[in-house]
Amino acid sequence: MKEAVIFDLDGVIVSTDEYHYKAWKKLADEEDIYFDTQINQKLRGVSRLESLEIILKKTNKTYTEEEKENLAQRKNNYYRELLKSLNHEDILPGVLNVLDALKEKRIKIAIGSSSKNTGTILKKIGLDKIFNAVVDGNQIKNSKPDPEVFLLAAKALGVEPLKCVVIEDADAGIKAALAAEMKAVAVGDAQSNMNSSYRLSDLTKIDINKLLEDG
Ligand code: G16
Ligand code: MG
Repeated sequence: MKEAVIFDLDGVIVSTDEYHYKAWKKLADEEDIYFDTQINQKLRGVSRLESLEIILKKTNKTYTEEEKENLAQRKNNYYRELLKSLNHEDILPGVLNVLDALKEKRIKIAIGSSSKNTGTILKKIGLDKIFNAVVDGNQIKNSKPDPEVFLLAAKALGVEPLKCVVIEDADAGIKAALAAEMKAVAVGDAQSNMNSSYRLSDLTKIDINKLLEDG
């Protein structure tokens, strides 16, 4: 049986993925760059600057590194403005029950997110004290699909990667989990990803024994 569960944040614990989309869309519109929900799919789990590079593929305009930093900062300001209204009610369905069930079984729980806003988000939704470890975009050099974030989370928990399960909503995150030699569980937008070993539309339907079984 697995000994730890590592949760992605955006799209698994809370729907901040929608806020990311709105903030990038505002920036893209202001810069006159085409951006839609399909392009947005490619930004899931990917770092802020890498996301910007994907968006800039749709323009012939060239930006200096400094200008790119400013664009990313502007997007983050829009995003943080949207985060102001975030609260406990925004926790996605099923999440609290899963966390309780895992705590009861003494299974360790962690967050593994590419977001540098993880601390703010966890505080706003009231989950800043429940996880045994939180690893986020401030601690890593390479974002998903690189396994770094999940390997650091396993280390912080003191659990070997083979004994960890990752719950993810992004293809980049599923790749990262598999590269870390962890079991990958897909929810939401990642549920069509056949590389994951257990797929669900949301966490209300989760079977804890199936989540924790080896393989
Ligand atoms: C999240 C989102 C990504 C976002 C990244 C960086 O990762 O899925 O879309 O680009 O964080 O966020 P920030 O700009 O807040 O640092 P995850 O791993 O929680 O899904
Ligand atoms: Mg995500």
